[in-house]
Amino acid sequence: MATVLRPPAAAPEASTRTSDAARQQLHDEGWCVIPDVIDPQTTQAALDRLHAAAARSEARGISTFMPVLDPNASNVRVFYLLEHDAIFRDLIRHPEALALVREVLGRNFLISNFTANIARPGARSMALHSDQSIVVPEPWHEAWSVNIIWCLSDVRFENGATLFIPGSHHWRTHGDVPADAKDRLRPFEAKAGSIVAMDGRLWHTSGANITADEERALLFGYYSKAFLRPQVNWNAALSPETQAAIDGELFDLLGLGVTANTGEAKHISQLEPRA
Ligand SMILES: O=C(O)CCC(=O)C(=O)O
Repeated sequence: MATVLRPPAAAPEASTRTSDAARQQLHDEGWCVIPDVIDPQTTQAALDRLHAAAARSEARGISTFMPVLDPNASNVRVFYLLEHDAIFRDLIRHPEALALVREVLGRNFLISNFTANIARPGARSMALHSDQSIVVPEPWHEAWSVNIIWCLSDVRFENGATLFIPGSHHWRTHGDVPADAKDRLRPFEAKAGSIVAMDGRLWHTSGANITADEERALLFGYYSKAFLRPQVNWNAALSPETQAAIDGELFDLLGLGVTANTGEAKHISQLEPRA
């Protein structure tokens, strides 16, 4: 097998929008909203490309209805966003997003997947879950994953905002999930163009869209510690054309290199010898 040599990954850029209060809330409550990360034109462009991607998925025979996840077809799931359009390859490595990812996971992480869930009128909630608990056995002492949710429409309770339980990222085992967990759910509210960071251990579900005609479009960028296999390894299935179009940083973040799971080794020279 030929070895593909790539340029070194770019240096991480600092966040400019995340306030100390938002960072603190992410640690204390497991979530935070960062407004105005992308402008209205970019938000609209991403929404248009998302609709195009949904139509293309259906045309290719990849159903956008996932009965295993959603009660009815009013939820439109689009997988494999990185394959669909360069705009999604830009969003997944947006400096504001990656700064929040580093806040939760530290410097050594991979992109697990990038998907969308459009909740149309009539959409109903899926099962309550934490994303980390789906992959990692309990106890969950640390965050090993984080979601960066891109709001492509204004999001509020009525149009199906994600419902979550603040502080539930402190629950260590299934036994810690209280019987009244669903009564503790609350929606986040955010304007189109915002991102929401959600600790991988936070218990949440999709909201019901009870509006007559409003769509709620969210993108879910999911990142995990580099030693975790992705939930679904979409990255392995990126077409040769898409793989050829990405640069060193994204290649590394997608875990496509031979050293994907040994991220810490990159920093080995910084380790002090022990006395
Ligand atoms: O669409 C949402 O609000 C949540 C989706 C979700 O939690 C999931 O797909 O795992």
